[in-house]
Amino acid sequence: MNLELYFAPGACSFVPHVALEAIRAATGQAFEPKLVKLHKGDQRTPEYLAMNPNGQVPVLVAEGKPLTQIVAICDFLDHSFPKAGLLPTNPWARAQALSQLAWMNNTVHPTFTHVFRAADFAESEAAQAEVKKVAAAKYRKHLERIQGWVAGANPYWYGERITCHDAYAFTLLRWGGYAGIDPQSLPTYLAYVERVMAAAPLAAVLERERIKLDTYKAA
Ligand SMILES: N[C@@H](CCC(=O)N[C@@H](CS)C(=O)NCC(=O)O)C(=O)O
Repeated sequence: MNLELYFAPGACSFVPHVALEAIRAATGQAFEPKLVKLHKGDQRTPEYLAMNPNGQVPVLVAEGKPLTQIVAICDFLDHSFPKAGLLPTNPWARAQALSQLAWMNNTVHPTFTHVFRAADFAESEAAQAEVKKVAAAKYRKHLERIQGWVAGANPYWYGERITCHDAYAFTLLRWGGYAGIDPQSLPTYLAYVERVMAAAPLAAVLERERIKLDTYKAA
């Protein structure tokens, strides 16, 4: 299958990026990573908007056809490459896995957007500071819930294989640094993420995107 992934370093596109590396390791299926420079506005060009009218990464182009939204991309990749084991096969376990992915995508991620881009949600500087403060506190609670989920990870979310869940968990902890959340304050989550970062598919993407878990700066 011809696969291209439009991604931006450190963005949520990290999730399908890792999934594609896991698929490459499990099946040999290759993909072409396509860098999108969000700071330069690549995502707002007419060509890009024709692929994704939301002007966002990720976009997976499969056999020339664009697919957007992380949950849909993970589902499509899992159905197309079952050998990689991205999602559980048991119907109930699979639905639970999709429920967790959906929550990370539709709740945790937008909460972070309120921290990172407070100016999109309030006009005055004081109101923006308030939005940021409230969202950062909520974001921490979300990370605590994820910490509870990964407490039993052995070594990864779904055992020995790296999946979309591991990539999302890493991304959300990394973003926590921008929200003033010290990863050391979530020790179980951090220990899990350190294992995940050492796993080959994730390490390959960290290198390609040139990112680390180094976003937290002590005040
Ligand atoms: N729900 C969307 C979220 C996509 C999203 O928020 N992408 C962000 C990066 S994490 C983006 O591309 N933002 C574009 C911009 O900042 O202009 C998905 O699952 O694909």
